[in-house]
Amino acid sequence: MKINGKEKDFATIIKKKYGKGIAKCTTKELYDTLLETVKELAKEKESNEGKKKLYYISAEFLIGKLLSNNLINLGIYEEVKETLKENGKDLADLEEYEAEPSLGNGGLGRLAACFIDSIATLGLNGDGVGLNYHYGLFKQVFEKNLQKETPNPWITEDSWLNKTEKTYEVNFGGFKVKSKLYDIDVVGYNNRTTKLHLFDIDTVDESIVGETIDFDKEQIEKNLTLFLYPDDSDDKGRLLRVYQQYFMVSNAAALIIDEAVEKGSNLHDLADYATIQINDTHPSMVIPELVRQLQEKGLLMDEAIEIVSKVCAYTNHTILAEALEKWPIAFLDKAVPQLMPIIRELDNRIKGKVKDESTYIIKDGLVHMAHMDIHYGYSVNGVAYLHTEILKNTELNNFYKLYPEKFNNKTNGITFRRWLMECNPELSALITELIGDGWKKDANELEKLGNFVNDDDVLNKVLDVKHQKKVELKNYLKATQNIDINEDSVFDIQVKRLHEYKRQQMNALYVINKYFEIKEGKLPKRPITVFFGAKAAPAYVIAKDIIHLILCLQQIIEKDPKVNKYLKVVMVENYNVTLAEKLIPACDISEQISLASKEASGTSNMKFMLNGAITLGTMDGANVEIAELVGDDNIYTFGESSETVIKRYEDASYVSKDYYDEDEDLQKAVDFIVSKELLKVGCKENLERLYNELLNKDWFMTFPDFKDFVETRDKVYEDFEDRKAWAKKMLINISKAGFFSSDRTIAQYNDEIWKLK
Ligand code: GPQ
Repeated sequence: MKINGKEKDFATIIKKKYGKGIAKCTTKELYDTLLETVKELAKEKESNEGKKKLYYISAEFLIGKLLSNNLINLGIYEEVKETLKENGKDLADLEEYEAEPSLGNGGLGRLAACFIDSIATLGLNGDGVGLNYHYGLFKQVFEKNLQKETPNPWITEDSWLNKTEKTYEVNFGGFKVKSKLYDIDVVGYNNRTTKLHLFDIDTVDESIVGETIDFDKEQIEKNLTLFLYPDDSDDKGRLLRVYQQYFMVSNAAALIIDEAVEKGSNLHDLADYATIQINDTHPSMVIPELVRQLQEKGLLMDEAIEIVSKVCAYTNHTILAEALEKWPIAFLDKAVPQLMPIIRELDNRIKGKVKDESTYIIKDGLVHMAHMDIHYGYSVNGVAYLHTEILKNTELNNFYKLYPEKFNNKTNGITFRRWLMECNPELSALITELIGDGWKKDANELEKLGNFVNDDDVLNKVLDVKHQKKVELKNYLKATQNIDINEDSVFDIQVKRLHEYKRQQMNALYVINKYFEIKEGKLPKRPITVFFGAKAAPAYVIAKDIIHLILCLQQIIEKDPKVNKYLKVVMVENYNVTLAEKLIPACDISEQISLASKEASGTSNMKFMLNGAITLGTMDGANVEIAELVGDDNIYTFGESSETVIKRYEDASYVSKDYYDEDEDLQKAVDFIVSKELLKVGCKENLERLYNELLNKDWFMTFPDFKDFVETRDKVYEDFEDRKAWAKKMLINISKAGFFSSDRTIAQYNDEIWKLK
């Protein structure tokens, strides 16, 4: 590798630093040195310094561990791995040593991370802007079959953060804080870099957090950037979110103005220098804040609003009403009183010209953040074809009628560097052996794999790679979580945030049904391992009950000698990016079973497909596009359509009990939740609550889809036994995954929204 233009090898660097060889170094010494080296190498790479710049503002950037990813993007992964190996060291140990920053929750945060990788790779002039949470989300531990949340510190002395000199004063109602900016260099797969800007304050006090994630929510100077999304079940937690969001956007606005002025902007022309992508509603306050700061710089309200409307674009990631943020005026008055007059002005202008009251920004004492985004942003996009159609025709139809030209779709994508090259070097090597390595720069080239679907030799190699990844996962879970798995079983995996609409509970009902079948002597042809990985929001009671149910099932089945040879449930602890990188390559069946219309896109569905798993899913989110690409023979779909579901909600006609009464298998499975067997290992309160929720409400309609789910899933297991036909399905899925590269998504954002050079 070259540093400062000089050829240097890792061994020489180590020798100079520690006076000894690689073989004699500790993991920490090796890791620290590689971290420094990569940081230096990143600094040497150019970034795009074009006139107009994109600011991707997001409350989450779920970047995952960075060492291996950076080595790959710098093109020195193999070199470093080999050097370590020659000295009896394993890069995997360094990977394990690195702490994972949990600056995100799930799909939305991981998407932001994939996007900055692609922005760097495409050489676009764009940065990420977010917050430097000291403990990120939380670390999940299981105790007595329940989720417990503990802090997850990740910032070590030598981290990827680079301290900068940038600082801004941020005013809150009654007090102010001074921000401090940390940057992470994001290395593209193309000799380009970009930056992730993470704002923080010096006064944050980690010592106010104990063993659990409870802390004094009122001491804003001490707690502002401690956690991502602190518990929002009470007003104090919700108010803290407002403080966090304002802190993020106030800094972002100041940074944007600073950088534009530095490049010669007179601010009247700010739109030529900056464009902002508002990632869901968490950064929406950037609209009034930018207006405010422009006014401070001498611009008049009219012009400031006009400029901001040319700068801001909004991405919607959900149709779940409860996730579309609405802040009480009283909160904003307390935390950020300087913004309320501007928000009122923005709202009054709409009230002056728009008749449809449902689109107003302020209603019933609440500020509707998405409404502000749509009225004052120049673009509104959904994240998958179906999602955008639902926004246009149903959820945001009133807005679509006002501004049809603003609405557009940008189907999500994932970076193939992390989600194939890094997590599955074996499959990457096989692909390169077959079609060359052009696919690494142009994912569409994966289509060429289609030429091999009738090549037995290739199909066997595809199966071999899968088997190897299953063995690796087995070994990893044994070493890290002491879980035993049979690598010859079928690996059926559902990993994602825990939410009722994603329907982990329906998956659990399937497991119960299978448990009964096995007990009754109806044995599966091959053992089944059902993996779950999910964190539940600390205040989301039913979600935690579902985790409890799954953990109880895991225990009961494990202990049942009649069943455990054929069925195993594995709920991995603390599911995160690192675990995703191990689970996804090993997966046979990808569970994407959200209630149709509810999953905006999903992105794990894409990662699984790329790694040769077959999707079992509803026609929801990006599953619809996967189905279209791979064709009916290469995906298993089931369940009611989004139209049926939307209608059911509209006429409020769904009664879960009706389905329960009709279907004996369903009855048995649901009743098992409160059976003697379960109550022996679980908590009555949790299990009864979940049982009642399903029986009396089942808001996400698991019962109507249950039968179809069971039948389709059983068919999947049956088809799995024809190994050759299955391998063909795998290869077709991989070959069609090119569309889901985030390079494609980002190129579309740029062509149709940002228009950067
Ligand atoms: N998503 Cl609103 C999140 O992960 N967190 C959120 O707060 C919201 C959405 C997800 C969404 O559920 C998935 O369907 C998407 O694939 C993902 O955002 C990225 O768009």
